[in-house]
Amino acid sequence: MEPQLAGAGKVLGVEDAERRALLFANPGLGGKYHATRTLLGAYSLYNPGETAPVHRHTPCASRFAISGDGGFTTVNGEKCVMDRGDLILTPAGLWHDHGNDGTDPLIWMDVLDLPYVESLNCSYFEFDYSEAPDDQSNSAMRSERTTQSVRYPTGYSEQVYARGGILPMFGDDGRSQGGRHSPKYHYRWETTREALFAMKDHDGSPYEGIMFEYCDPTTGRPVMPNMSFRVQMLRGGEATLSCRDTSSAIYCCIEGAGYTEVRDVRLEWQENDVFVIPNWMWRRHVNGSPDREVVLYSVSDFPIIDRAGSLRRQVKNEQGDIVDVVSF
Ligand code: 1HN
Repeated sequence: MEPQLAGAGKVLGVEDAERRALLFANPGLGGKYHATRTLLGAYSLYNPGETAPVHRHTPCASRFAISGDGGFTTVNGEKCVMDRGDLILTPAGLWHDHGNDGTDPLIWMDVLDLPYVESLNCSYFEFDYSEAPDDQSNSAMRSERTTQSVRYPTGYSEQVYARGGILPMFGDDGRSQGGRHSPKYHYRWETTREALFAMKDHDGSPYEGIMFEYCDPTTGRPVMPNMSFRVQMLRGGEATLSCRDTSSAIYCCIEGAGYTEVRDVRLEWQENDVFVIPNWMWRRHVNGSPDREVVLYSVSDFPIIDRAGSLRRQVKNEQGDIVDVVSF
């Protein structure tokens, strides 16, 4: 998709398009630009100096930085500057604008719960952002803006929430909208990768290798109501046992190369490739290299399926017997 993205970057200015995203259209979904029934996925390209105007909407959105330095999303007044592998959340109803302060074009992967929200017929988009003057003395003086002023210090999400087990006692300034999503908007790759590799010699899960879920640090729950964000490592030569569950997921390979067998189809992947695992299909992941780790990032609709009381998960144990499991 990289040449397609570069082409899109030449013919269309992001200011003219609101966003410039190449959407993953699953051919099994009747022509819809959806990756699964609940999830929309895309690669976005930002040229140096470009900005995408501020807007907000009911779908929850996320960015995972694939390439480039200097990309940023300003979420609810926090400017999150991305390095490769960083996860940035733009939860439902929070204003967000994007840009590229760097010198090279950059690419990130977007995943939104938009198909699910559209199926509920409650999708709205709002574009008329305005700000009051600094001193707030006269709210009638609000002015229309295409980008947000930054209201938090650089690195706020990381500084306040990145240490497991201790929480700030000074409130979240409404950052989580009453607990609906994580007040931490920026999850840095450095921290996540360190957590993965620290567990390298642990047994892990026979079905997932070493896997972590990004969580709301104040509740331990998934960071957004409709999506679960995960990252997993397969050690050199590691091949998982088969499992399946009733959720669907979009995956992106972040490091290494290998393949995933989905039912009887083998999906080969290497760095930056994206693939989908549909609901209730047997899958197993194989690291194609004997001595290099694989890192996979994935976003699933697990919380929706769980809340609906429709979650079922099965695994095949080492003897090949099918076993129902309730939790991971
Ligand atoms: C959207 O709002 C963004 O905010 C990116 O950056 C991609 C794809 C479809 C619909 C809305 C963004 C999108 C999108």
